[in-house]
Amino acid sequence: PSPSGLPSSGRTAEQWRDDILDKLLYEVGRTTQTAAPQDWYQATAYAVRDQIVDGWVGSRTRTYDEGRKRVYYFSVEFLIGRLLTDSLCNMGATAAVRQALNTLGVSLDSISELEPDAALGNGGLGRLAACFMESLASLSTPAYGYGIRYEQGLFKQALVDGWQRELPEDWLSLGNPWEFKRPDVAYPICFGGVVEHIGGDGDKGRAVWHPAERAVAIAHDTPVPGWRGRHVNTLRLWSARSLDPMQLEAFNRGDFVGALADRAKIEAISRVLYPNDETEAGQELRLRQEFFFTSASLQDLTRRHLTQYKDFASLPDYCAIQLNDTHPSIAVAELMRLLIDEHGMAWDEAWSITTRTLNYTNHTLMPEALESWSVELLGRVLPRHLEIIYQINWEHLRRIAEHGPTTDARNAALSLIDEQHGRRVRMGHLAFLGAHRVNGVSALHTELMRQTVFKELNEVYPGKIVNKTNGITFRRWLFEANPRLTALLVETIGPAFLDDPMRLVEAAPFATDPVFVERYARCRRENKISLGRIIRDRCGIATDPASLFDVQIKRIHEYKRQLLNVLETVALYQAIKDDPGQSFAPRVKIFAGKSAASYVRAKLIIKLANDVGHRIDADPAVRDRLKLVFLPNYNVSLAEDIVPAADLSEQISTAGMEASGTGNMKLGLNGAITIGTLDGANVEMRTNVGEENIVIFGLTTPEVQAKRAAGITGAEVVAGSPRLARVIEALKAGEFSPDDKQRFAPLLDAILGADPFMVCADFDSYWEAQRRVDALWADPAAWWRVSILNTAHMGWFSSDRTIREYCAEIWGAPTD
Ligand code: 26R
Repeated sequence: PSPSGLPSSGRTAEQWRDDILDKLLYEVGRTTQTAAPQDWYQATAYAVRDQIVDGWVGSRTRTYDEGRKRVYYFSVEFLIGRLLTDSLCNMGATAAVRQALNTLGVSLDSISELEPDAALGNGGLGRLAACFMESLASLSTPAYGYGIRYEQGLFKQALVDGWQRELPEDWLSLGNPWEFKRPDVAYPICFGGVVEHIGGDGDKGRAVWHPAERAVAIAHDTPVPGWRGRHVNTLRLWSARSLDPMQLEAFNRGDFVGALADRAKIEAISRVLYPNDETEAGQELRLRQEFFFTSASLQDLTRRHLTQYKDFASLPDYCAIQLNDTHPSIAVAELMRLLIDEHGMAWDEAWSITTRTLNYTNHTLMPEALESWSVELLGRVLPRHLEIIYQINWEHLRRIAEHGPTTDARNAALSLIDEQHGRRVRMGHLAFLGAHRVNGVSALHTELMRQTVFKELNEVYPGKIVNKTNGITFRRWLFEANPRLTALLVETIGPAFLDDPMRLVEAAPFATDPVFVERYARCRRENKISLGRIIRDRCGIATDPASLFDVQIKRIHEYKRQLLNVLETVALYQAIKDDPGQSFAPRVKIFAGKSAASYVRAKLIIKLANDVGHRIDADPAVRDRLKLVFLPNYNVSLAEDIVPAADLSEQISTAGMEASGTGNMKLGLNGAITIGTLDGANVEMRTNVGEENIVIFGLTTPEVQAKRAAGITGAEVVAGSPRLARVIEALKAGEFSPDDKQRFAPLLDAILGADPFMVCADFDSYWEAQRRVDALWADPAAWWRVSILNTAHMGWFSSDRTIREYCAEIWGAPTD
């Protein structure tokens, strides 16, 4: 093993040095004398890319020659982060490249930092897609990720006086050395117009679509190397271009200005990622984005299949498509259209092929995040698809009627069309009907899918809904993010866990070994010092690595309950001031996360956290015992800095609302102890680490449902909780916002009223759980034992396990 504990590739530092110098001169056009750090980054990336490309070509050839089934992951988001460190790690080249650069007077760490984050996603769903791509490659499963090449990723978050400001994320402004543009891989994407029916077969017959608008989708490929570089897959992202100017002119007969306006409208499709998390945007541009990448991807894969296998009948044998949430669910209608209208297939055969090829993952049950499109908009943008959806619905409801008596209410619940809200197409229902398997992302979430949104559909199609609990790639979230701990583990239990994460359990016996404990604690301490530097640079606050680093990092949302955490911080502040003699663990509460730009209450929670943090920091009696820092612009790279330094992981969503969570797994893997509710994958984490190694509190899902039904207000709860009452009083009195005493009234009104997220109802239980954390912290041997056992028992949460399950039980695709 190399000094980092990771395996090394065959290439020597001398070879890398030559490669990098070659790239610097011939790709970047600079010499060692004129090269800026950015040029060194580019040259290194190109040199690494060359090594990946060899494996890429080999992988494609093998897939073709051996007739291996391909997996297609359709996702409107891929939150991949930086690629240089990831590629080096998987190619086993980190040490050699570091050494090569050193001989040139360049630091690998500082040039790595220059790579912008590819933030082509909002949060959990997008990051899951990135972890899955990495695991698919690591398991040698032939796979393509299909998505959109947004020119602008998720906005950059700035904090101005504690308020979130959104700035554009121009991640491509300095070029992207990882991608290959494929101008020859281009497909027409049509919108609007009218439909002409030809031939017989009634409503199931073939049609010709005369669109009003045409865009062109152009492929951009990024190779995705797996662990040890054995297999390389493709992330194919589409960018939108209008037809070339010559054709455009012919199209528009001299209307030059109009032609340019049309062109701008089309090129807007791949301009920017929608930042809406959990709220349905309902924008026409969003629908165009969804159809754009779905249609391009289906045209691409059907062409690939036809070229190799000559016949569509075998499509389900060689292709498995996964729809990442409903965003690409128009695929159901588009695949039907391609098979029937473009390839002349009969409806019933097309439906059989479609429903054996597509699968659908649901990632949220929140009503406001369940996509639906108005019939009016869908009919205007995609007239042929609306017809096909109507026909699918007709066949669906007819089949149900044939299977015995039914009621109007049941039919209304089963229908693809929601008639309650002005006729809308339920995209979740469409995806469900078009899919071979429908899956949830944790055991609890999957069960709730069966009981709630898909209750009636599940009765008609029992067994169609299956569970696939999420996972994370250990390559990025342990080996790269935490090289210190990785090296210690390799030294202690040997390198086998690098290839088989379940073997991390071999570290469990060391949880009580004083020498190991000391070294494990030292890794954490060093990681905390590194994070402390970042906190100092970005927030101007000094932190002590001896204090407990208490971390809540994720999108800001009411259901995730950052507010509960801030309220507990206020209570702790008050308790310390009341009685300085009490022995609370010294804490640094670390928050990071973005709010959707239009989510007013979430933005107010950010402001509250900042105001509370400043107030505490201004108080010399408390600031050495308690701190609250809000790190701006949370993204994948910042997560890689925070996760290895966390002692405590806050996973405190209202039970029943977090589909899975994946940050919980990243933090647990790096040894943070979880304080959490029985929600999402926390449930499986408890099973894996054992009840005694996780701090669970709060209402369970059935208890939340019962409380909600009982209609108890937050104010009633506060009346019975003196501690919470004092916190509310302080906020009401404007103690944390003397410049605007009413500032936080909207937050208080929400929790004192119906309190839909049970912030008040769970407060006392949360406070008590935090005191259990304090008690554990006070006993270092116990603390480190629990921490180490978290690392040791997190193997099951590898996304390799998740992907193996998808391959075996959903896709019928090979691994290895
Ligand atoms: C419709 C629309 C605007 C929209 C809604 C919601 C767009 C994007 C989202 C994001 C949701 C679906 C999301 O990210 N869900 C998260 O998926 C993770 C991966 O499965 C889970 O771990 C996490 O619990 C869940 O919130």
